[in-house]
Amino acid sequence: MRLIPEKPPPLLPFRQGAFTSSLRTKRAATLIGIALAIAVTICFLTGLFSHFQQHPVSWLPIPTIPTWGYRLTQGLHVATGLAAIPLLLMKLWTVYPNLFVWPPIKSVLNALERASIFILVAAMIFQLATGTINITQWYPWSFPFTQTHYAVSFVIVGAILIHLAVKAPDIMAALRKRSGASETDAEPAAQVDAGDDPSAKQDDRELVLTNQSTEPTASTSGLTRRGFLLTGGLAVGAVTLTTVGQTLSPLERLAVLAPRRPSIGPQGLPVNRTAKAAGITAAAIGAQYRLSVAGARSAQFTLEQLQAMPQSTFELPIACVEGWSASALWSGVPIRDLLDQVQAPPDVTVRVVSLEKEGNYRVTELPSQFVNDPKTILALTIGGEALDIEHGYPARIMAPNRPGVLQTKWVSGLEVV
Ligand code: HEM
Ligand SMILES: Nc1nc2c(c(=O)[nH]1)N[C@H]1C(S)=C(S)[C@@H](COP(=O)(O)O)O[C@H]1N2
Ligand SMILES: [Mo]
Repeated sequence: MRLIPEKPPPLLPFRQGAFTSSLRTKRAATLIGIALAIAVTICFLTGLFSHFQQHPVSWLPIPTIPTWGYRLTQGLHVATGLAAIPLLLMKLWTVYPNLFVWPPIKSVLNALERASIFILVAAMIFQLATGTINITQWYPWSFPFTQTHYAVSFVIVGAILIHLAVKAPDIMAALRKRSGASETDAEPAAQVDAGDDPSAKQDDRELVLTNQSTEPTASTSGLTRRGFLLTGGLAVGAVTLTTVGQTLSPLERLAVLAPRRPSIGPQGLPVNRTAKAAGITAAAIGAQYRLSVAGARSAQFTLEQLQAMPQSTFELPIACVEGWSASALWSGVPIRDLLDQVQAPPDVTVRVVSLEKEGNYRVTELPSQFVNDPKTILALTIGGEALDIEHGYPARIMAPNRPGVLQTKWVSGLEVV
């Protein structure tokens, strides 16, 4: 019994020669794929770093140096993620005629391979779309973003590994061929030492498709092969230049597509969660404010008492998980000094509690290496001025090499865990 008709349906995309662009070569698919794989690898590794910051494990302690570490890794995460968008679009354009090959399924193995590509494409589109929507601070979904994004990243990495294994021969052949970009095809492809690999003797511009036009047309889109890759490179450059200024301050003025400008906000710093959104009342941060510190014993401090303690000053960045970052000069009391006041033992983890009524970042934890670092402070000032209420007045955590979400604002309690 024949499940799949022998002849393709008489619809245009299935017809022989339906796709005429000679820009869709295996070599282009390979080169774009390599760029995409590099971007995704950087995303995955920097994403894992962010994950282990927020879900620490004892066998992988995050160092407290360099102070700008998270700024770099998360800036790279979002920059490479955004650069992956034009790369993915180019890759899909190059290979999408394969959707219409006939017969659609040749064997069980072929069906599995096509299914894995379907999963890869769906997961990539989902990841890049939700990631981009998330950094614009629009959260139009009910699933937990971070957990979903984390799980999907493993689906993507797994599907890419399968894809690379299946396509390894094609990739090797496409790479071995001389840069097939020669517009005229004047030089014989076999200039390369073909060795004992017969595939290397084929046309270096082998097309991606079986039902693609095999006419040796010049590019029908008016673009040369080199021009096609160059256009993609320009698109990646444009996306990067118009967004990376959200974390690379010299390029801030170019950051027209970035959701945040790092110097716009009270005291020249952006704000993520506002005091109003966090339900911070004037009373709670007024004369009745106390910081409670609980170790071997407990103590309460008024703001005046905190201000009277020895202050340390450091240049530290706020590096938001959503990709923007900005540096400022913070002063305050080292956390370890506060713990000494309540005879806390050395090497403890500290729970930080905010005046905020509810919210995912009301309570955070400082692992011991951060507690011990003298640069981890209960900050009372920015650039010499008392903190703006939006930046956590009267006191907030500032620690080196930490995600912004863990730089807790409106701190009311420190508890040894
Ligand atoms: C446009 C592309 C992307 C954007 C804008 C983006 C954005 C983000 C953001 C905002 C976070 C922090 C989430 C949070 O802690 O609240 C994050 C974390 C993460 N991202 Fe992405 N991402 C993108 C693409 C990717 C890709 C392609 C991968 C991997 C294949 C990836 C893997 C991860 C991982 C593993 C985390 C850590 C999740 C966790 O903390 O559990 N991301 N990403
Ligand atoms: N209590 C509390 N602190 C918080 C948050 C929060 O939601 N609640 N948001 C964090 C996030 S996500 C970031 S990026 C930084 C931003 O600090 P800023 O608003 O002073 O720039 O504050 C952090 N501190
Ligand atoms: Mo953030």
